[in-house]
Amino acid sequence: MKLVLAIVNSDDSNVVQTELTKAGFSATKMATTGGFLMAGNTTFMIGADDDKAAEVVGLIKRFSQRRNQVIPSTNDFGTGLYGAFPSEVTVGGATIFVLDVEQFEKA
Ligand code: 2BA
Repeated sequence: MKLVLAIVNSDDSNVVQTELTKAGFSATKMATTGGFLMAGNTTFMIGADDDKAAEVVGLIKRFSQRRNQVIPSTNDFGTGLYGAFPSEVTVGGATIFVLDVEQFEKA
């Protein structure tokens, strides 16, 4: 069994969740915060059989969009230094980790 951890933009989370459920996968959705932008995002936790993990990853990739996000010049990222102009980073589509599961139980 595999555990897929996927960080997606919160704007995509409903469609990703719907498509995972439609395809018969169980998913847990967590409200998370990106360490760099310090903005909210969504992390999915999906346990899937080994031969189904690629399908999960494919679904998440298909429904997670890449977007540009502007960083305001007032963000100092803890350095104490402020940028003079807003800058832009490309976020997503999704950041995905696939882990081997040692044990899976439902009690
Ligand atoms: P954030 O940490 O808020 O990062 C948002 C976007 O900012 C990133 O998009 C990337 O384009 C940029 N970025 C992040 N760190 C940077 C840095 N040190 N210098 C310059 N630009 C930087 P994504 O790579 O698509 O990541 C989206 C979100 O996925 C991240 O939000 C974070 O929550 C998560 N993430 C990405 N890589 C991760 C990793 N290796 N481990 C854990 N979480 C990760």
